[in-house]
Amino acid sequence: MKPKMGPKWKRKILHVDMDAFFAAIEVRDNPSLKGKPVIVGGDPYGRGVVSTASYEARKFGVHSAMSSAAARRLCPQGIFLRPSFHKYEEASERIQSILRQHTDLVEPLSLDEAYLDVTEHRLGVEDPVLVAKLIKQNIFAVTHLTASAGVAPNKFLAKVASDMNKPNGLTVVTPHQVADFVLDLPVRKIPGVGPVTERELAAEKIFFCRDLQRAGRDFLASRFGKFGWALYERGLGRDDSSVIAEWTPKQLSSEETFAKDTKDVEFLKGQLAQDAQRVWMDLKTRDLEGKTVVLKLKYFDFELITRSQTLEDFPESWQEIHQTACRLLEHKTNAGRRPVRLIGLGISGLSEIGSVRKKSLPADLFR
Ligand code: TTP
Ligand code: MG
Repeated sequence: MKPKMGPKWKRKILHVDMDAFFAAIEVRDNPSLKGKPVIVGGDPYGRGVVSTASYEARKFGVHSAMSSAAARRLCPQGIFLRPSFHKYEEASERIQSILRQHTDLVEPLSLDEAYLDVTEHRLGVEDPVLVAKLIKQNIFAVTHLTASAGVAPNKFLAKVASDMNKPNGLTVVTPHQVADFVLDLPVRKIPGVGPVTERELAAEKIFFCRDLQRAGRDFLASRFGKFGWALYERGLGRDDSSVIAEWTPKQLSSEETFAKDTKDVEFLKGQLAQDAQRVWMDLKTRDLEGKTVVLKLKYFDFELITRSQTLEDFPESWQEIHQTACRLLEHKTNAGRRPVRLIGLGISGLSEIGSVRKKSLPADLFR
């Protein structure tokens, strides 16, 4: 029998992202929280930052990375919980092993998110949408948690798609749909386009991918350099980067730019705690370790400095990383005296824990 003619998939890429990951695990483990606004993060009466919130809490405007105090003001009835990372790591490991049952080509991005290339499915399943359904079912059966998945011919579109129907979503962009799909896609959805680039693009009247197409490659390259090329490609819905099962980045880091410059050192330390937790989890997810703590600061006048300290031993907790970064902040910067607009923390000099196989970084398209 002739196979049914479907759209031609050169590559079948999935992006899988767990829904309200930390909060969903807390609700799973304490069913009396079901349906309630659950907010996982730091102390709402101190300098804490929100890690994540259940979808019920998000209705009040609560979201990741806002201060827990602000979350409390928005949602006073919210149930505030401190994170228990060991539980999140355990769930993450189970999820990663489910993903690997479908293909070796799994690229984890964080504890709760990964790309898969299922062009060659391990058990020969041809339909990538069926693979995504199976993965969602497997994850739910094993962890009692829901995931959202995106299915597309490349990583960029798969990631955009997985975010479109959260929670418990499954969104497909077939090769035939790509051209239409991207037209109305906001440029903000393109990896590497943060608030600053978004503003720069808006100044050129570029808001959607259709506008990037109209602007053309030459204009974008003249305005944004190498990144302009990538922008043009994404504007057409193209991304030929591969799913890379394992690679060792040079540094893992986390940072944020503030809406208002700040001289408040305690606030900055609170941000660093959040960064240290994120970087720590990222290290765990990728089985990496590193001894060099890097603090990055941008002052109000855009002067950018980095300060680093190499520890004697590999840190054993995020708190150790946090303390080192706080010492650097207090002794090696002008924080508190000069307003700060961005703070970040990284671990560099990374190596794999107990692994001999190493791959180098893929050529980085983004600046
Ligand atoms: P996300 O996948 O960004 O968020 P989420 O899973 O909570 O919600 P959803 O995907 O449904 O929108 O992040 C995964 C986990 O990483 C999140 O549960 C908590 C942690 N995290 C932080 O600690 N701080 C942050 O700023 C972000 C964005 C996530
Ligand atoms: Mg998630």
